[in-house]
Amino acid sequence: MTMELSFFKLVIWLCSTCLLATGLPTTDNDNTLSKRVILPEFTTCPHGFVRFADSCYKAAHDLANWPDAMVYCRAYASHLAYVETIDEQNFLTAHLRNITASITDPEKYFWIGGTDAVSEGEWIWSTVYRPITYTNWNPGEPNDNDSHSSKHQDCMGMYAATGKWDDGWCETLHNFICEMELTDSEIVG
Ligand SMILES: [Ca+2]
Ligand SMILES: [Ca+2]
Repeated sequence: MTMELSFFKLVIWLCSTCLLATGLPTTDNDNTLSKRVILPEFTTCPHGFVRFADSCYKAAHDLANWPDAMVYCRAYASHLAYVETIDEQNFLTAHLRNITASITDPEKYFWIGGTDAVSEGEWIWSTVYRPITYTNWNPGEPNDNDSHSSKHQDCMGMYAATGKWDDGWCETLHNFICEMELTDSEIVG
């Protein structure tokens, strides 16, 4: 039941964030256009986040499944991290090594924002539906391992020890990394 609920929440999340990402207006029951969601803008990293380039990152020590981790990041005006360059990867790898002593997940594994839940084998950065170009998969991954209750592996995680990526079972509990992009004014300034 828990896994079914988690999958349901994942689908709901992907559907809702698709609308937000595309900027499409939504329609109320009375057919009037509702106001678009205005996300808060940050010019400096909030408490608990560390900065690299034009983003802030929070390595959360809570244990959550992938959909719940997405919701958690959303509550902090962020999203599960999109790792789009080798420089960004190197920063996160070094950061996770720095905080090794405080990692609560026995597997030392952090959810990040990639998923192939929508179309098997087609990995995207969730919420923005951006195709993944730079990759840092662990050797042999993604393997879509279905040995666990016949569930496939559709959610992306990162090993803290190496920074390498794996596709994991979305419903399992791990730590996770949230990312927040700073506003343009701060980046230019
Ligand atoms: Ca998969
Ligand atoms: Ca895997």
